[in-house]
Formats: sequence, C-alpha cells, structure tokens
Amino acid sequence: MKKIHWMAALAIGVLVGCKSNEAPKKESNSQPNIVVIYTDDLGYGDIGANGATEIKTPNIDKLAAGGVRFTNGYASSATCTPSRYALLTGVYPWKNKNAKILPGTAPLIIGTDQITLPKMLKSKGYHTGIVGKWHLGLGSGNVNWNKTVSPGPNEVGFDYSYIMAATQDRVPTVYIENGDVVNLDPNDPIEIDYKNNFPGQTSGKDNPELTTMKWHHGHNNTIVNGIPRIGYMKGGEAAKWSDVDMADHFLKGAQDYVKKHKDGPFFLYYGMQQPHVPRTPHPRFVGKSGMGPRGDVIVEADWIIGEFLKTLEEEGLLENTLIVFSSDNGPVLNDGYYDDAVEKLGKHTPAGVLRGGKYSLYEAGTHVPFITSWKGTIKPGVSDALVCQMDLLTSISALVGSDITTNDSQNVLNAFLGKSKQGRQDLVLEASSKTAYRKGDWAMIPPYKGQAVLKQVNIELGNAPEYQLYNLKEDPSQQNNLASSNKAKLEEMIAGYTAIRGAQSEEIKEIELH
Ligand code: NG6
Ligand code: CA
Repeated sequence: MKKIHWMAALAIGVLVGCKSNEAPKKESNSQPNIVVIYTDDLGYGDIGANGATEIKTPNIDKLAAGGVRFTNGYASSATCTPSRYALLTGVYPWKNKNAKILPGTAPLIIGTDQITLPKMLKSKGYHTGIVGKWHLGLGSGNVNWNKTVSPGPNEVGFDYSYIMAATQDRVPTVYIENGDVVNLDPNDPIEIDYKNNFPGQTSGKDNPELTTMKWHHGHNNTIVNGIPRIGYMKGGEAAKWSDVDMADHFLKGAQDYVKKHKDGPFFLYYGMQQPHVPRTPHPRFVGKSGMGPRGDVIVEADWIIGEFLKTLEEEGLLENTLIVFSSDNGPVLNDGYYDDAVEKLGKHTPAGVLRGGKYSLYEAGTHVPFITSWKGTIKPGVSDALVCQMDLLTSISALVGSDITTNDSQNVLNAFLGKSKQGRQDLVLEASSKTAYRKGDWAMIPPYKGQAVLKQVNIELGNAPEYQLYNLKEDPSQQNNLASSNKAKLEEMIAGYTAIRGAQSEEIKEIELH
C-alpha cells in the first residue's frame, strides 16, 4: 500500500510538473508583440492629434490619445529609402552611400550580415513579418523578376514578406510574396528597364491620351492602370496590382499576419503607401476630404489604421502589443502628378508650423508624426523627448532582453514607454546626402551649395551659403537665423555635429565661420 501511495504521489508530481511545463506563464511584458505602422510622406500637421483641423483622422487621434504623442519625433531622413534603412538597421543612413531614393531595380542595400530590428527580435523567439512598402532594394543586381528574387526582406530578418518592391510610382507594379511575384503567369514574363522603353510599347510621354492621371514632372514612362510610372515594364499583366485596392490589400495582409501569429510573440512592420504619389483612394473614399486625392488617401489611411487596430482588439492583443506609428519623411504636395494637392489644399497645413517638407533639411523634412501605444502599459500623454525611428532597434532590444545594440541607435525605451521625458541628446538629420544637426532646443544647418527651393515640388531645401541656427522652442518655423548673433551656440552645435558626422565636405570647409 505504502509503495502504491508513493508511486501515485510521484505520478501526480510528474503530471503537475508536466502541466506547468506545457503551459508556461506568458511573459506578457517582456515579450510583447511589436507593430510598426509606417506611413509614406505623411506630414507632422496631417493628423488631428498634431493640430490638423481641416482633415479628420479620428483613428490615428485615438491611438495618440491612448498612448504617447511625441512632439519631437524624427525620421532619420527627409526621403524614404534612407529613413527605412535607419529604422531597420539602427545605422545613420549617410553612412551608407547607397541609402538614397532607389529605382525599382536597385540591389538590396542592407547587408545580409548586418544587424537588423527583425533579426534582433528573431533571436528572442519572435516571428517577424513585413507587409507593404519595402524600397530598400532587391537582389544583387540584374534582378530576374520571373524567379524567386533574393536577397530581400527574407534574407535580412523577416520570416514573412509581402511587399511592393519600391514605390507606387515605380515599376514593377506587382506584389512580391517571400521573393515571388504574386499571380505571375510564366508565359508572360516581366521585364524591367529604367533607361529604355521596350520596342512598340506606349509611354506616358508619347501617349498622354492613354493616361487617366497626368504627369507633372518625371513619371512619364510605362502606363499601368492609366497612371504613367517611373521606369519601363513589359509583361506580367496578370500580376499587376490594382492601385485603388492597394490599401485594402495590404490591410488584409496585415490582418491575416496578425491572426496567424497571434499566439506570438510577433513583429509586424506595416509599410502603408499613403499619401505618397500616385494618390489613388478607393472609390469609397473619393471626395471624402474635400482636398482631392491627397486628403482622400489620408482619410483612407486613417480608416485602414482603425480597421487594423480593431483586429488587434478583437484578437485580444492590444494589451500585449507595442504599437509604433510614424512616417518615413515629411509632406509634399505636387510630387510629380497633377492631382489637385496644391489647388485643393485650402487652409490645411501638412507640415503644421514647420518649415520645408519632404526632401528638406528644414524641420518638416524629418520632424514627423510619432506615436507609441501599448494598452495598460503606456500611460497616455504627450512627450517632448527627442526620439528618432533609428532608436527603435536598441530600445526594443532593451525591452525584450536582448543585448544587441548599434552605435547610432540609442536606448530611449523609457521615453518610448512614456516613463521618462528624456530622449536622446542630439541627432544628425539627412536630406539628399546633406546633413543637419538637432540638439536641445536648437537646429543647425551647415552651409550648402545647391538650389534653395526644389522648384518642381515647391519646397525649400535648406541650402544656403551661410550657417543657419534656429531656436526651435522660440521659433519652430525657423524664421530667425541666429548664426551670426549667437556665435557661442553655433560653435557648440558645430562641435557636436562634427563629433558625429566627422570631417565635413570641402565645399563646407571653404566657408569661413568668422
Ligand atoms: C522622386 C520622385 C518622387 C518620389 C520620390 C521618392 C521624380 C521626379 N520624383 O525621385 O515622385 O517618387 O522620388 O519618394 O521622379 S520616397 O518617399 O519614396 O522617398
Ligand atoms: Ca516617403
């Protein structure tokens, strides 16, 4: 009897032990899901939460109201590719000479041996996915779109990828899933050429009568769905995307990814295409903003975000998911098509009070909407901490207990979680391979040759023959250049800038400080 009792006790003990092994307590706080929702060309002032009154973004505003809304949140660059590069690698984009706006045929610019945000998360057991815009190059030159395209997102840390290769205005105008063009008919192979058209094929330049959207500058090569694009494309008819359905299509991809990996932990990088050109709202959003297609696609993007957040809520994931919302660079109105963005703007100010816009060294180029949200963990509030998308790698690494860091990506986790108003001390910002410097309340732009205004888009670039120094607290619109009246501050800023940026170019050195 005694023996049986002893064995029974052991059996029960083993059973209990097994049970607790089978269902380990979920480490909800150290292994939250991570979602980055990344819009394309959305300006600081384009959302209600940052003061927009002429355009309604209730879902983004709700996200902001339930999380931390950053008033000093930055992209690393005033254009797409460099900002995305910095976000995913934690490295300043000006350290990689290939991190500039890429054609659809460009090779991958992230080294397959480089640290990346998704790789770091994979090392901690995360499943990692990207749905949406990539624009970091694919393959290693001369891509054959009819075979599996590699290396790409799957070789730099993503377990799953469903992407558009470059931009909505560049060929190839197809979706690519884990390296394979979706719906490709092998009997109708894709050919891409960024220099020459294919014999006998129409183009926006030669056949304006075939276009439903008119090009203003650039964008006059192959016509797809009535829209002339950058670059020539032949074949791949069945694989071509539908522009007006793109937002819904990526939404479904993001929702499906979440549902499939809800047992987590997962990382989803959701690259939305709005409000980049060509602006192609689904018909149900046409006319909804009163501002033409640019406003309409912002309304569409806001709705999409609302639907996506609803999915997280329905799946019971909101309390176990850190959501980061931002934009890859600042706003632009006419970026190459006649789409009434300028004509119908009315009183709306896409950059808020900030000077410049996309492509600019002035604030509006990089100072973008930035929100973090994590229900039950992040206390709602507004933060003026200086934070940059490049900091996500090291900060999230600290959150999930990884020791992976990079030199340029700083641990500002407490700022991201709303526990501290202390962000980074300073930051170098990039626009078209030129750089500016941000520290404390101050912004400094070194002297640069080049046009003051990029005429086609009507945006001030920040180029000037002299140093520019602005006190952003007193002068957020960068109207009063204090470089000559506050030499001490200018010297301090140049020293801080040079410490990060290193030796400056010859053309800058030529200009005397005193
Ligand atoms: C520019 C395009 C612009 C846009 C941009 C990339 C022309 C004249 N302009 O070269 O329309 O596509 O590249 O935007 O072609 S980004 O947001 O991806 O950086
Ligand atoms: Ca962009």
